[in-house]
Amino acid sequence: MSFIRSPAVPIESINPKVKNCEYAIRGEVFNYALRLQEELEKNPGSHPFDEIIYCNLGNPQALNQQPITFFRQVLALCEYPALLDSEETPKLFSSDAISRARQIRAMLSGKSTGAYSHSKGTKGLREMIAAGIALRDGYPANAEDIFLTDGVSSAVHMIMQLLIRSERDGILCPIPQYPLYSASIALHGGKLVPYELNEASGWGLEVFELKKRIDMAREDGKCVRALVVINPGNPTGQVLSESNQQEIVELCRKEGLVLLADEVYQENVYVKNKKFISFKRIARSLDYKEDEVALVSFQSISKGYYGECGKRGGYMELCGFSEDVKDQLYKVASVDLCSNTSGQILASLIMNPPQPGEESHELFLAEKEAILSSLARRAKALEDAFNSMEGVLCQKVEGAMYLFPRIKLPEKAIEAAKKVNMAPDTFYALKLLDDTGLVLVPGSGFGQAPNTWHVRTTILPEEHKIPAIVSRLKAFHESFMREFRD
Ligand code: DCS
Repeated sequence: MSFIRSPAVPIESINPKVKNCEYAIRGEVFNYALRLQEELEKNPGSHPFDEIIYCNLGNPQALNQQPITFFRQVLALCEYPALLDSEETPKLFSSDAISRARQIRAMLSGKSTGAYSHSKGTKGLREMIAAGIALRDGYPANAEDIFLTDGVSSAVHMIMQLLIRSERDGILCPIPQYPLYSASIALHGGKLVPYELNEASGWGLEVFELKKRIDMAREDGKCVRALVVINPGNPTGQVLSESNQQEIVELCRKEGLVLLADEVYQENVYVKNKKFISFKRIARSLDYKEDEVALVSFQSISKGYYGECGKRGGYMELCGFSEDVKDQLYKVASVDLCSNTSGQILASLIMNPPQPGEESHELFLAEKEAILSSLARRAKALEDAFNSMEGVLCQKVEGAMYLFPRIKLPEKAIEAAKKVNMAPDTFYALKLLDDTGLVLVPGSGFGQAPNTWHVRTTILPEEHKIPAIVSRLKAFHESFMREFRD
C-alpha cells in the first residue's frame, strides 16, 4: 500500500501576509526572460535576438556601468589591510584613497571589516555621513539619528515594522509606486492608502489629492500613519518643486503623518530647470520646531552615479523622533546585529566623495560627470523614441532611472490578453520580450489609473546599444499595432 504524504508545510498553512505580497519587477516577465536566456545558451539562434537585455531592474553595474575608482580603492584597502603596508600600494592607489582607508580602518571594531559593528552602523562612518548631510542641506545632522542598513529596502521594512500595528494602520503611497512599499506594507499587515500622481501634469503630486485620500481613509476607519514620497520618482521620473515639497511637509505637520522621503535618486537629476532638495532641508527651512514633523529620509548606495547595488548599503536619517522611539528602533536593529560593513563604508564614501585639492578629485569628477551625462542622453533618446510611436505618450524624464510611457492599446489587443487571462500590459511586455529580447516591467506592477496601460523600462543599457534598442522597440510596436489595430 502506498501513502501520498501531504507536505509538511502545505501552501494553505503559510502566513497569508507572505502570500499577499507581490513584487512584479522580478515577476512573470522576468521569469520568462530567464527561460529564454537558458534556451539561447543551449541553442544559439533559436530566437530572433542574440541577447536578453534586462531593462527591468535599476541595476547599473549589471549593464556594465563601471564603479567609481576612488570608492573601490578605499574599499579594497579596507578589505585587505596588508595592502596599506605594501611599498607597491602608492603606485596603484591614490594618496587620498590610502589616507581615507587608514582613517576608516581605525574606526572599525578591531580595525576589521570582518567584525560586527555597532547595530546602527560604525559610529565614525555615521559621523562622516552626518557631515555629508549637513554640507548638502546647510543644516546640522546628528550621527545618532542615522541607521546604516543593508540597502534602503531593509530600512523601509524596519520603519513599516515600527509603524504598522494592524490592518487599521494606513500608509499613503503614490500610484504608480516602487513595489517595495506595497510589498512591505503587505508583509507587515498594514493597509496601503493610494494617492494618484497626475500623469497629465508630468506625474505631479497634488496636495488636494492627498488630503482627499486621507479623509477617505479616515472615514473608512483607518488610522493614516505615514506618507511615502519618492523624489525623484520611480517609476515616474518627476522631480518635485520646492513649493510642492513645502506644501507636503506642511500637510504632514497638520495631519500628524510621518513623512517617509525616499531620496535614493538624489544624484539622478537630468534637466537644468530642476534640482534635488532634500525634505530635511525643506522641513528645517520652514522654521518648525524639530519635533513638529517626523521625517525619515532614505539614501542608498545602489543608485546615483555609483550604482553599487550588490554591495547592499544605505541609511535612514530620523528627524523629529523621540529618544524612546529611536531606542526601540535601535533594539530592533540589534536583533539583526549589524548591516554589512562594505555597504557601510560605501555609504560613508558616497556622502563624502573626494574634495578639490585631493589627488582623486579630478578623476572622480570626470567619472561622475561621464555617467550622469550619458544617463541624461539615454533618457532623452528613449523618451523621444517612445513619443514617436503610435498611441504612446511618455512624460519627461527629469530624474531617476526609468521611463514609464503610457500605451494606448487597441481593443483587440485587450481582448486577446483577456482570452489568455493576462493583464493587457503584461501581454504587451511578454510579446515585446519574445520579439526583441528586451525585458520591461508591465505598469500593473507599479499601479496605474484604471484602464490605462504602461510599461517601465530603465535607461541603463549601454549608450552604444541605445540606437539598436530604439529600432527594435519601434519595429515591434509597429507590428503589434498592425496585428491588433481595431
Ligand atoms: N527605493 C526606491 C525608490 C528604489 O527604486 C529602490 C531600488 C530602493 C528603494 C531599494 O534600493 P536598495 O535596497 O538597493 O537600497 N530600485 C529598484 C528598481 O526599481 N529597480 O531595481 C531595484
